[in-house]
Amino acid sequence: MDSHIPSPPTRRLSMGERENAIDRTIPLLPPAEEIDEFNYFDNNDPPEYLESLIHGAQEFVKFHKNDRVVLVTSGGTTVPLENQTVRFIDNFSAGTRGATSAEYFLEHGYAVIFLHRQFSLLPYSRHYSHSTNCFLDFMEEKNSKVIVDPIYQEEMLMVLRKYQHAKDHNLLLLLPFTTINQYLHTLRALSVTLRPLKSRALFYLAAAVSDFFVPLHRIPEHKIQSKAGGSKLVMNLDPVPKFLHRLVDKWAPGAMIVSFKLETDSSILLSKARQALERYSHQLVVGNLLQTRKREVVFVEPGKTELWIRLTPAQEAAGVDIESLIIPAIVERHDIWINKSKNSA
Ligand code: 9Z3
Repeated sequence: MDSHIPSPPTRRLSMGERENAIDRTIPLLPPAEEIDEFNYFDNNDPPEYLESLIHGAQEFVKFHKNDRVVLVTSGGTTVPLENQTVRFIDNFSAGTRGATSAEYFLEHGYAVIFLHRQFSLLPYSRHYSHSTNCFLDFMEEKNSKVIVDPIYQEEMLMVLRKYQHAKDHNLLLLLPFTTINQYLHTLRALSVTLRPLKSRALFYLAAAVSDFFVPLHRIPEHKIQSKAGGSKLVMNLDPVPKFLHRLVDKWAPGAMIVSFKLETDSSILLSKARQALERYSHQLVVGNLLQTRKREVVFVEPGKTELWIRLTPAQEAAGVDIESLIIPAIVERHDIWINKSKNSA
């Protein structure tokens, strides 16, 4: 047997090339105008289920007509490459930020519409799903009955009570999306649904939204085939229009809007967050870095210096959620927003 196996020719991307792989000098995409909105929504069909989903949301808003309602968006949006989708582009987000934040909003008396990537983390069940333990590891058998393992009893009872409270009082509406197109159609329709609540509506946009997509007219119907000769697959993605300005100005005037800005390069986080705030003229951008998002975020607000919110090492070691610090700070700002709106009415 020939023990000499030639190593395959490899060529690693050098750091220099990696730095230049994406041209970061390209200016930000301008905010979407009315024409961009019509172009997008007329040419990319709404999901078939949208009407019934919005009907549910309307009922929820009617039920909470005198309450504060927060729309929490959570998880990553996919970009399908085929209409009958075998392959799609996705991102890292598991929906931890959104699911955890929803729990703290509920604790602060909000009703929550949780617009989330299907099968991503959900409020309350997140404690037992997607973890390194299988949910069965939380159980044991006693006298031929399944019971919760005593070591988890106390914590699970607390989670269960909060979950039951949210259910019993109709405080949590779970609405799923998968693709970027489903997300955008649903977000727009929900914004209109929330309008009657005026300043009592809060948007907390934590979903990791794709920046690029394949428009409907360019998506092939069937699975993309590989061709003989190892030909490359070259993808041609359009930028996703930046609808945040439309949301602030037209879809949900009067509501308080909090967006998230995600970066991986700490040297540009603050300027990008500030740019987003200036471009979209909303109330708060929460900046975070992929690497440190679970222990620090920065609030960027109009006319104020930035405010870092950080877990102390002791809090981190004790497993405190950073959302337990973020949400009260946002609720404080929402109080002010509501009072201001009352005074100017
Ligand atoms: C965030 O920045 C969220 O905090 C994370 C949460 C996605 C980082 P995990 O799900 O992560 O807890 O693992 N969300 C916003 C990301 C985003 O797409 N922002 C857009 C942007 O950065 C603006 S809307 O351009």
